Amino acid sequence: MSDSEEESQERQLKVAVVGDGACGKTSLATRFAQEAFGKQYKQTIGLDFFLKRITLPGNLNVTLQVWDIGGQTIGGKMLDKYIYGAQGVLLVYDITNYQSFENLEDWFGMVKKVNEESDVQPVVYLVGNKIDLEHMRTVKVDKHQRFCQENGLISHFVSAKTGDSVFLCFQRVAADILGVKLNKAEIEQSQRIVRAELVDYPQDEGPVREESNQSKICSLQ
Ligand code: G3D
Ligand code: MG
Repeated sequence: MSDSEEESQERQLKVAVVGDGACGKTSLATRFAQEAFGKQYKQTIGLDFFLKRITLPGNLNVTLQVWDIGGQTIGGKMLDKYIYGAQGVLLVYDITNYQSFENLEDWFGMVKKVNEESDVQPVVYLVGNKIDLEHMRTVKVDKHQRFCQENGLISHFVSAKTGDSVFLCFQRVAADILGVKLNKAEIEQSQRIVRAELVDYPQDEGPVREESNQSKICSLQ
């Protein structure tokens, strides 16, 4: 094995995306993977994980393995294999679906169980998805924050549909795993990537990009 191969293996981070069916796990993973790889993103046959290389502050290149649990439910036979060894876990729910939030208790229980014997615990994020549907929100932000506080989770909101904060979410996870601090400029930069991408949509023109999430989604429908 060459040095560079060894190096890239050292810096592969496993991130497992878990949560109820239809909360947007696959959308989130593919949205993230496609943004950097364009058409060349890899979906490994047989195993649902994506690879994506990102650069963290200090020119630190890391490859994220993003594992999408697919259709597996809590108690599913393969589930522990998806979660096992993950340095980062995204507990995803749909902000318009209260049940998907309530069920995170069980999903988080599963994550803890898999890591029971492990010395190193994963960085766990609570990810509220579908913020483009803010007007249909049924899970109050307070509830979200309380769940984070009670369980030592890090809070994040995204829209896999518009791409809002998706790159930032994975970037934060990777930075947390490696103990790298993101500064304000880097955070703003990754938000800019998302906005720039929206320009590709023919309906999305001019000042619309400067408006709220809700306006953005209207222009995409
Ligand atoms: P899953 O992998 O967790 O089962 P999916 O979820 O990624 O398959 O998404 C389930 C449905 O939610 C899909 O709708 C998808 O388009 C939608 N979805 C995912 N993320 C978002 C989001 O951020 N905003 C909105 N508005 N919808 C989202 P369909 O209709 O294709 O089943
Ligand atoms: Mg899926």
